[in-house]
Amino acid sequence: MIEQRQISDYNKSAAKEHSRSLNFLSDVLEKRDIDVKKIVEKIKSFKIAIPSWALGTGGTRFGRFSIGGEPANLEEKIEDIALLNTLNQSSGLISLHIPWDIPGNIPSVLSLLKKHNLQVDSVNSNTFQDQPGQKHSYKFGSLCHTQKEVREQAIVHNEEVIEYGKKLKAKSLTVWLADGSNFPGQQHFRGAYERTSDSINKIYKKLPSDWSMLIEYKPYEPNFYSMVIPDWGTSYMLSKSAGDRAKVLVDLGHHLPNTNIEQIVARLMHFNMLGGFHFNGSMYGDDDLTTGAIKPYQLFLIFNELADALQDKKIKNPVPAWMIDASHNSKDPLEDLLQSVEAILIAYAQALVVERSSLVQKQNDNDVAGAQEVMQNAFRTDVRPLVREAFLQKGGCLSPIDIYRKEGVRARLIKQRGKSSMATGL
Ligand SMILES: [Mn+2]
Repeated sequence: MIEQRQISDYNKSAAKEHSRSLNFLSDVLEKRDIDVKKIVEKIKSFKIAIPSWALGTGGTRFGRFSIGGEPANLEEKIEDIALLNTLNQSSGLISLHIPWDIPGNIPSVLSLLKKHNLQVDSVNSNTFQDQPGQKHSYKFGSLCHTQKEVREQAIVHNEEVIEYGKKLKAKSLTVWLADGSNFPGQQHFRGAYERTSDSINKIYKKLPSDWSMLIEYKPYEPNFYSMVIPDWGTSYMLSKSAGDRAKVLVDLGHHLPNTNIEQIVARLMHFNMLGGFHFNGSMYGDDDLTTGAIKPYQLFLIFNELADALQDKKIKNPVPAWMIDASHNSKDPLEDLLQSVEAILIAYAQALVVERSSLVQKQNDNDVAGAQEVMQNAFRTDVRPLVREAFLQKGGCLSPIDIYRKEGVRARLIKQRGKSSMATGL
């Protein structure tokens, strides 16, 4: 869709303005004793997985409106992700959903991935819907179900997802359960937990030795009285009982309003239990808005904890799997994903320009206002030239969304795939 030559031409036309802003920022940061080159290298090595379910417009409970030109199969989804990665060189990973994106022809999917230099990162199971022809229903739960045959079916599904993942060289299984109850008394809490834990332990045993299992929590929705895995504590307990390679996955939209997510992140990193991250933005709940669109300061504070822990030699937590999990209903999904990747990298860059030794000093001195000044000073620094420089050095475009618009990509996709093509998903 967009050739390397077009990217070079674009970058040439924007080069002067870019160097001017980068030089200005470099001066500011050098005065703060911050190594600009090191930060650009860190941004360059940050890779974000794009979910296969986010390439079409998402729906609401009330309707779904296709933007047109949506990918109709896995191959087209891979091509869309390749386009994003050509522009930002930071999103070469795919988070794959089964059964929405079952690879029909494995060798051809593998060669397409190779052609575009993409990798499948995590495979996601789905026991929150019934699939056509499925023997037992998940209406009253899956891994927690009171009936053994339903649990067995859900376990077998997860094992099948692992098998697909092995063929596609994935590295982790992500499990999110919709299991829960809508009314008090409906579900025996301890029994539901025990059955879930038992099912997860069985799935864990089928995990390849170099894989991790990511257990995602959510406080409410689709069940509104209780969820079997409502919080990080439950994810933590389930992971601990499954084994060393089971870890907690934090989805930004899966918290009650005003939850201090940055503190949860710090706690999990402290205990080497943060396995993965689902980025999205929200105002109220699991709103699936663009990352950083509503609460950029919170996103920065979360990244501050991540960056702090990642540079601390005492912390053994491996770098978590970074993934986007959002599928909005009113934007061009590709524009939404370009904006999300950029917002994530900007928050990361802001965290990297925190004057960390000064912050620690102020914390130790109980200098309340001083510590806050350090944080806000970093947040209010316009770090976008660092992110652009990372794109540029990796062969991407200085402004991915601008070139995407100027080259009329969506109109060309509509011409190619049709106005009413709809991607699989919710
Ligand atoms: Mn999620």
